[in-house]
Formats: sequence, C-alpha cells, structure tokens
Amino acid sequence: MSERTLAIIKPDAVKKHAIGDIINRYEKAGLKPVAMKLMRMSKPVAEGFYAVHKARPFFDSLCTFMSSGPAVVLVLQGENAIKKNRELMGATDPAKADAGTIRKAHGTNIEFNAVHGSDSPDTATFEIGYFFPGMEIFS
Ligand code: IDP
Ligand code: MG
Repeated sequence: MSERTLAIIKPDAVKKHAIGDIINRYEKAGLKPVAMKLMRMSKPVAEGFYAVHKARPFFDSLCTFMSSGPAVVLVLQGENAIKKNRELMGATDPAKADAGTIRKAHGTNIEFNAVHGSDSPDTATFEIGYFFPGMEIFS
C-alpha cells in the first residue's frame, strides 16, 4: 500500500553535508519526496513536534538540538513508506544501527542521530500536517 511518512534530515546531518547522500538513499529505496523544505525550527516548534516526549529527561536537550540550525523536512511517499524509512534509518542509537543504515553512516550518538522518521500511520498524519498544508504536497 502506498503511504506517506515524515522524514527530517536533522541539523547535525545538514552540517555534515549529508543531505545529498540521504536523499539519494530515499530515492533509491523507492521513497519519493512529495514535499520538502529547508527550515530552522524555533524551539517552540521543536517542542510541539516532539510533544510526545515531553516527560523524557532528554526532551529539552533534544529540542535545543533540533532548533540549532537548518534541517530538511520532507514527506516521502511509497509502498510501506513508514516501515521502509525506519529500516533505512536504523536504530535510534547509531552505535546499535545495522551496517548500511543512515544512522550508522551519519549519526554521532543517540541524540545527534542524523534523521527522523514517523513511527506509525497516526504519527505520520500528525507530523506531516504539523509542517505541510495539503496544497504543498504533490501526488
Ligand atoms: P526515533 O527517532 O528512533 O523514533 P525516539 O525514541 O522517538 O527515537 O526519540 C526521538 C529522538 O530523541 C531520537 O531520534 C534522538 O534524537 C533523541 N533521543 C532518543 N533517546 C535519547 C536518549 O536516551 N538520550 C538523548 N536523546 C535521545
Ligand atoms: Mg520516534
């Protein structure tokens, strides 16, 4: 089933000049960008995006990181896009990520881990709507 997921190339990966490599991986895996922008989130925007994590000890640090510089925010579309993107990303902690994954290649540690990907259809719907109005998404 073709579906959509929200991906973010986080500020650490943008600083490391990994935008091109990461988008190449999406396209080669059949995940087509249908919306995309380069943006620096304000801290409140990062806090709203990660609201589900607000009780976690790393929440403030995570939101400071996510608002520290420009990030690429994309909507990817393809067969099983949510699961496929999670597979491309690898484990949250790059040290535990499989060889060949984005986080293995570009992540630094469990916080600065290069990319975000929605983890379920409900999350994807919320996250896509958080950054993109429908008229900015191509089909
Ligand atoms: P995910 O990005 O693999 O879905 P989540 O558990 O949803 O992982 O966490 C969201 C983000 O919060 C992670 O991508 C990472 O940047 C950060 N994070 C997760 N766990 C930790 C931690 O234990 N310490 C610091 N940052 C963390
Ligand atoms: Mg998550």
